[in-house]
Amino acid sequence: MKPIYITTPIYYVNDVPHIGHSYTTILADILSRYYKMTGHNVFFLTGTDEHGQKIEKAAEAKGLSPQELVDQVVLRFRALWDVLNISCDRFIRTTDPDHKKVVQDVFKRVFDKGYIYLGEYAGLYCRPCETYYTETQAENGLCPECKRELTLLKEEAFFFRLSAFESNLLEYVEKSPEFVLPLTRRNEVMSFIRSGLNDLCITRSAINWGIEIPEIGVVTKQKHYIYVWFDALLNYLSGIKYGQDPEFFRQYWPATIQLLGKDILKFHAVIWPAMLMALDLPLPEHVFGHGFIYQSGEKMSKSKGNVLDPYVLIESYGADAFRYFLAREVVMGLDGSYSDENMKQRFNSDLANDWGNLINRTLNMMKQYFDGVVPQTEMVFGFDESADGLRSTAVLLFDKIKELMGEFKLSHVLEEIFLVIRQSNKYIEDQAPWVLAKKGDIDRLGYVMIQVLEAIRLVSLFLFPFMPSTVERVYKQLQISVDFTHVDPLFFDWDYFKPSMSLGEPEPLFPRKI
Ligand code: ME8
Repeated sequence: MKPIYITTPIYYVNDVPHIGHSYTTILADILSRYYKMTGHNVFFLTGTDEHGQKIEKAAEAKGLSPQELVDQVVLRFRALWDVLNISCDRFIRTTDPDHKKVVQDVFKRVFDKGYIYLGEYAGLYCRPCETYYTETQAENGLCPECKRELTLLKEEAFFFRLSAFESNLLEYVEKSPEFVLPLTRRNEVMSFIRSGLNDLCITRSAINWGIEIPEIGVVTKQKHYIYVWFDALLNYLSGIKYGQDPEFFRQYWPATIQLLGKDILKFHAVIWPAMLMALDLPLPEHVFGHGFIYQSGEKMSKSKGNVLDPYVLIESYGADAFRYFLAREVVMGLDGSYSDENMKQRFNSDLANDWGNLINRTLNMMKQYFDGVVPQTEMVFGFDESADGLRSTAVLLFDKIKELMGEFKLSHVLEEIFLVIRQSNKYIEDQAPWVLAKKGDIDRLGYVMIQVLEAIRLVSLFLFPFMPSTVERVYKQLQISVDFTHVDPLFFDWDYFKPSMSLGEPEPLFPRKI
């Protein structure tokens, strides 16, 4: 089985993490946990993008050095990922020494191959703010920050020969329908490439907080620092030891799926593949540009004051419910919306009423009727049609999940799992164990309870990537110990519970929200 490599963007540290950053990182974590659980060798990378002028300025305003500032903000990301149970294999920072070395080595290699050249950058410059702005950013020729007059300035800078890759890129995207996902965004990317690609300025001399260009044997008038995007994109290579440990790198590259928001798709579906082509490296299997999360249908922004703080939601609903909501409510690839109403509705109906209640009532009945010990039963498969139905759907669920996960349809995976959860609850209603107990039909009662326990075990296993800590609690209640990072294939079958296995104490998992 080919190893799996999953990445998220590396987030800017000029802001604290919000629900959007959480969304991408949670999706990546779900995929990573799923692939690990099903026996794959997985490397999951996330991290932070720490260079650039914005950081330099923010640090200055706070009276800190840029390094001090990024060291502070990065802790906010790490802390949130801990709370959200993000199980990345490396958290990369662009200030990590090994990353810096890779960026400089790549710069030199691409320069030596003729794809980087020294040219002249012309742009609208604000002297007091020491920043270039594009025509669209500059309103009436004024600085969008300080509103002072901008000057047209020219300076020497290094360029990446993006134009050289235009036809190869277009050809690649055309012949690889799975490269840019979802399909709707693939068309956007193709028409962007068709409209013509300009070479890209990849150094700045007005900043100091960045990676300096390496020794390449060119005399320059000023010091040059590598521009953030050229630096940042290379994290996907340095994160798996490119140029440092070839064997390790070869295991994981090309990446299986690179997840990001639609805002930065062009960087990942045009510039990034061109950089890889310049390095003679294969392109990632999938670059997935997911949609944006809105707050009750509105774009979140600081000025509107409607930016959702993940901590507030986690405080109210718990990290797992938050993970569940994002994966279930937002179809991967489309935009989605957060509202308290929907969150509460999902929590109460799916988590509390359906899944939580299924486990709680089953364990309570097991305690009441069998002292929490799996009974011996004479009934076997084939005796009871409705039990067989439950068993067949639950077992077939894995095949469906494999297919849907392969298409990155996480919300559909959850839908399928919850169908089986509802079917299990219905099975309980139909069989009415309380009537069987009253009638003294202990053999049948035992059989019914075991079927439900098997269904709970399986649906909960499939929910592990989505809600890892709750599933660990469920398994504790079932007294099953399993290594979720590598589950034995036999465990995905039915017939796990054997007579005299004992179960743990039932404990409510999702107390209803009012
Ligand atoms: O762009 N909904 O960093 P960034 C969904 N450093 N996802 C959202 C979102 C929202 N409302 N808001 C943000 C950068 N995101 C660069 C990346 S990669 C080499 C360099 C997520 O901090 C989404 O994944 O602005 C988006 O692409 C990313 O955060 C942007 O993060």
